[in-house]
Amino acid sequence: MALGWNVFNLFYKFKVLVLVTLFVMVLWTTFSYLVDTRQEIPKAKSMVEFFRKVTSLEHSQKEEKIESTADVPMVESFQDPCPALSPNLRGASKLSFKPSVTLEEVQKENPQVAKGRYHPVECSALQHVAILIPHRNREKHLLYLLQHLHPFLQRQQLDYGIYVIHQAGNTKFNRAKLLNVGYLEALKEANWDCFIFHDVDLVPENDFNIYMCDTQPKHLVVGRNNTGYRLRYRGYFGGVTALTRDQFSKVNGFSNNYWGWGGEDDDLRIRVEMQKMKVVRPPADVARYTMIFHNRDHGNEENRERMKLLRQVSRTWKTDGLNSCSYKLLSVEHNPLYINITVDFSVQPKVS
Ligand code: UD2
Ligand code: MN
Repeated sequence: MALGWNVFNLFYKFKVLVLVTLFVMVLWTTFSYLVDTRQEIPKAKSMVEFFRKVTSLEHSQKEEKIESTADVPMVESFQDPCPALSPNLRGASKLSFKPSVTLEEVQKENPQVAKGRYHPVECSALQHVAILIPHRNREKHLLYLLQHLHPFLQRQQLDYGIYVIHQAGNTKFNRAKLLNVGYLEALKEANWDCFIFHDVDLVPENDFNIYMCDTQPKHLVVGRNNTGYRLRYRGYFGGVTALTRDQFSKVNGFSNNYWGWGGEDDDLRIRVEMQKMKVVRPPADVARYTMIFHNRDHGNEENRERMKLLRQVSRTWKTDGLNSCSYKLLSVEHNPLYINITVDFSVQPKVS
């Protein structure tokens, strides 16, 4: 009997010990989990914040604007910002161009685009981007570009507008001056954060080539099909470039004095470097373009003055650029797929 009582007592004590140990373990696990998550949540939050800051470089500027501008759409203030990288991207794609394509077809394929503009409905875009395309006599190229660019930009969840700046008449073509006009006119109708200066015949092949501006001026064309997808030369800054509103105004825009083919892109690079800014590029496997084949256009013959002009940039940039860009505006039309700005450079506008 006494032995039985002792065994029972021992067993009872053991049970209590096990229970206490278990209780302490549960308490400890709960406590350490709470301590961990309290540290982890701010850590994760700050990482997300950091990423957001990098992509939305003008975050603070935009917030200031929202307070001060009445015409910013109301939806923006209620929506979450879009993710740093859109979930809709597809990567590299093989492009095809159908010669029979019509503007009506492209319109039907892009029902959410109105008056050349689009913004995502699911979130608030990180940047407001104006695409500026200099143009004359390249209707088919424009159609191909619009067909590919609209869905491309929508997949990137951008708030964007496409501007085609059309040079009227037969005077020598002036790509750079057209782009200055595009910048000045586009800012009259919206507060764009970022400008993409875009040749009409270059079609991006990979939607990871993000059409947003960076903390430095960005060159988006590393390679294209007809140059073996290699950078043409070290300082090359032609084709497609992205500059913020402030970066472009800091360099006083493009020069207005490059008539005909060549030089204006190198001039812009010199302006950028003079302001101690650095050209950045996306990785080569992403920054790939197809250039639709073309011959040199009539009215865009090689500019033989370009080397001379390029030697003078440090003396001329302050007085030749956005602040001296005079032009005769013939029309601004809001077509379904793009805003068409027509200018005449053959006559000087009347000074009023
Ligand atoms: C290169 C550059 C381009 C520019 C040009 C020299 C690349 C990929 N592109 O293009 O950015 O620096 O050299 O000026 O390196 N355009 C018309 N109608 C015309 C003439 C030109 O619309 O009659 C426009 C059109 O947007 C065209 C752009 O100007 O894409 C550049 O002209 P280009 O295509 O004839 O010159 P390209 O290919 O040598
Ligand atoms: Mn070209």
